[in-house]
Amino acid sequence: MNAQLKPETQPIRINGQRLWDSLMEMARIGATPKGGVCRLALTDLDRDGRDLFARWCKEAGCSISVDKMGNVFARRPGKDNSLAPVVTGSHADSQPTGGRFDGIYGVLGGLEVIRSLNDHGIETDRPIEVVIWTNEEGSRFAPAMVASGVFAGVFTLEYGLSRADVDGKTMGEELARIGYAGDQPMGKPIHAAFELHIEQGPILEAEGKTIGVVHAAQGQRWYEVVFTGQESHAGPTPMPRRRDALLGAARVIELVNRVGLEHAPYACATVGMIQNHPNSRNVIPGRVFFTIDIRHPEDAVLAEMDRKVREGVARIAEQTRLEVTRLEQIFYYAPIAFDKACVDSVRAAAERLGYSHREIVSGAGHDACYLSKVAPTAMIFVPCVDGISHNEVEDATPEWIEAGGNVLLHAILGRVDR
Ligand code: HGY
Ligand code: MN
Ligand code: MN
Repeated sequence: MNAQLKPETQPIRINGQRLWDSLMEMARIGATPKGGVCRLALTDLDRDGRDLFARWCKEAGCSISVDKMGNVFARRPGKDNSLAPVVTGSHADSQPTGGRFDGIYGVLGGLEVIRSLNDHGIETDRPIEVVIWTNEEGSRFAPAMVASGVFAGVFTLEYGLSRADVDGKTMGEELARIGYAGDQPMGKPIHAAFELHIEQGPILEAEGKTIGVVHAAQGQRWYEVVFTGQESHAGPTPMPRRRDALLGAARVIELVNRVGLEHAPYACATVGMIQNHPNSRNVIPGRVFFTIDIRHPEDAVLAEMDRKVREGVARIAEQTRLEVTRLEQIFYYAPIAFDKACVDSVRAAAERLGYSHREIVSGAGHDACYLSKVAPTAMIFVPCVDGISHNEVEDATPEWIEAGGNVLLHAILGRVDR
């Protein structure tokens, strides 16, 4: 301990080992062979993770409530429970080949804040709530961040509950099936919100910085596309007569990548999902479904990328004599600027705790992006190994995990007074 500082001026800290152990225990739910997790939204495994979180929160003295989109709120009472709470949390659902930290780190980091306040016997004026936001990933049910979007009034409840997976199961049906179709109305006052997350990119690790002070998040647009050509025999059908839907999709995949590269260094452009029909080796594909994901920190550039994608899809369809049966933008939000006072709280906490830090823009979407529409919000990043995420090898050091938890604790403490 720093000798010249009296003990009480040393900032309190979380129990890093307890947070790490909780993350590793949670990672056993949906554990995959390569060391990641697969806890797709509203599956039995998602339910099991929610149940474990709720049990731990009750053991820490919290009450649990669930809203109509299945968002789980663990509430630590304050001295005055009529005051709007300070909120933290993230998501518990994962990608199919997800990692042990994406989302759940922000959920269990919030729980560790509660546990640490209990350890230190600290009572706060305001209540504190730790939230699991349903279906942040947008993998099983598109789009992403649906439930925080309904909470923030961006989507209607009817829209949210009607999102369906590839088997036609809706979020409403699956929430009821796993027992998380809550009765709480959507939306409520929040005094301030913080989300703790791994960066999911390479910047912090490359620069040797422990904390990312997230002041903004890039905007994104998601599309669903269906090309229709004509199934026919791969042998007797002469090349000039073909209407090959997969050829068209292949050219759009190249186009999307080019649009991303043309708007370097910040643009991102991805085709991540494709369904080829009938997907038989000796049948010329007659129909292909695929997705497009484009992102940029400036809305005008994102709009320019949108225009180029749409023009390119039309041009390629004409060249390959395909019908554009569907080109639908299913998700869009403009770049987000987080709340200056909350961002300052994060920076001040990192400085007080002596962590190296830098300002950073989030490349990924997060529930905090929608929360920022209804409450002063900011995010805290820590590095991840090689910047890899949405991959079973996703990893972080216990030191980074502890540092992020400490910054979250002090950012929250800076906002819990009346
Ligand atoms: O797509 C995203 O940015 C987030 O992982 N849902
Ligand atoms: Mn995430
Ligand atoms: Mn993710």
